[in-house]
Amino acid sequence: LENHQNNTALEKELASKEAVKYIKSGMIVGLGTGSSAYFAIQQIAALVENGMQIKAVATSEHTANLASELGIPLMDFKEVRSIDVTIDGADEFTADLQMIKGGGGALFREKIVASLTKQEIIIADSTKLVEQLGAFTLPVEVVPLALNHVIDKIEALDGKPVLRKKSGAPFITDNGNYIIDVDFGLIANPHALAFNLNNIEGLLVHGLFLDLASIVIMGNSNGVEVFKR
Ligand code: A5P
Repeated sequence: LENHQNNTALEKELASKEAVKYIKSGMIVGLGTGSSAYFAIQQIAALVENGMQIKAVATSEHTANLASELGIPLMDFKEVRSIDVTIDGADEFTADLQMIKGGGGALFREKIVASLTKQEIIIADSTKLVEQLGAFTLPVEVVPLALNHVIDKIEALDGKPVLRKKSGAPFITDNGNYIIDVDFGLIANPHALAFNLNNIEGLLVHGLFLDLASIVIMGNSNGVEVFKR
């Protein structure tokens, strides 16, 4: 197990080194959340340290704290209208660039950032590549008042929802909401499922990130493999 973890960390680092090559001086850069994005943020901090002029947008409070500790200049999220390049991770992706995200609970800001981004670069280790999405349970952010309503609607779509917990209490997102992790089994038609989920009142956002990635850079034992649209 330890060896496996070392390998995936190495793959994430390789992918992040490749990804930061897309960042140029003057750009607005989206910073992802999670252990893969962590490597990219370290690389970006080094570029800033060496004089590169960028402004960054953080996809979570955690990432915002990390970026400011490392001296990366941050924009106020509310002011952001367009982002040149974002580097973020994924929980699962397919070769045609569809993804599940939200394992870290940051999916709401990640999805806004991805939607505003011209070039969304996903970095991943080789365990994230799947034939079909859905082995990883789908994270869904829910406004707490609507929890039972949303659970009923999700069960009507044949999903098995579990409220995410952290040390015994419900996990609370940066936006003050709950996460439910939903087992839909393998997802035959992600666009249809996304459409149905988008129609549930009280469901703020789900972790299907469809047609949002421009490129996935995956680390593997030989180096990196790039998946493009
Ligand atoms: C955060 O909410 C997620 O979308 C992450 O991008 C995802 O969980 C990947 O995290 P790791 O890079 O830690 O695997």
